[in-house]
Amino acid sequence: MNRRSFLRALSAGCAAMIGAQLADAAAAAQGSSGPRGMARAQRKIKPDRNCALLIIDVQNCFVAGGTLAVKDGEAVVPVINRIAPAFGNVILTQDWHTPGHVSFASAHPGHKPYETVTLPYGKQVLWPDHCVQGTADAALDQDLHVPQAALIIRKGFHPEVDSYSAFEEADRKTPTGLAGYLRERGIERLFVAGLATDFCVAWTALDARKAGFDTYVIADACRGIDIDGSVAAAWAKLAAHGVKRIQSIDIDVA
Ligand code: VGL
Ligand code: ZN
Repeated sequence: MNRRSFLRALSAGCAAMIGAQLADAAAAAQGSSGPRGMARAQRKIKPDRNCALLIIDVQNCFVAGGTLAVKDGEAVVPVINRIAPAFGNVILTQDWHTPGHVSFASAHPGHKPYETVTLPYGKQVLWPDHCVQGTADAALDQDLHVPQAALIIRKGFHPEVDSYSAFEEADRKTPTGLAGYLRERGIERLFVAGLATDFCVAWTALDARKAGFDTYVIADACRGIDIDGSVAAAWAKLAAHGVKRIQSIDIDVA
């Protein structure tokens, strides 16, 4: 690492990663990679003030007993609870639909859940009625423990427009305001977790990249719906757009 990239890295944050790169450079200079265990431990990501954890839609609706339960969805809760204390910046999202929302199959006579229709803004998968504003189904999972979360972004609250992404509604025109919030707070690196991998997590992570954030998806802190291979397709698209896939173990929780 030369001096310029060192300075750039310093200003970009995540001190532990810089430490690991320095350790690697030092080891390379000595012609040795050092004790293996130590090198691995040092490579963990230590979130700093430029990092934020974005917890997507961990709501009753998407876990066992919910109206759009994701297989094993509740398994993300203990993983998120374990890593969240490592983050000073935590943001939650809630899928927050009006009754009779345009994304509900029940609003399209003759159509069933998981079919696709074409709306003015493009293709829309139709879902069972879910996450209706103010219902217990739309509440955050009560086992989720993130008292330091500073912001809850609600999305999908316009009756005629869906929003998988926490950044931008499905019309691809209406911003939620999240990018502005993050920029104003000096956040540069985002770690995304929650439900569902192939819809709200993937769309959020792709938009985060598009908005210029260094973006990570924590794979074991997510679960997918998986319609016709949509989870594999989502991972491929995320990789192609420069979103990094990590595991919760890669984060230094200390
Ligand atoms: C979601 C389908 C419909 C999600 C939300 O949170 O991934 N999926 N609404
Ligand atoms: Zn929804």
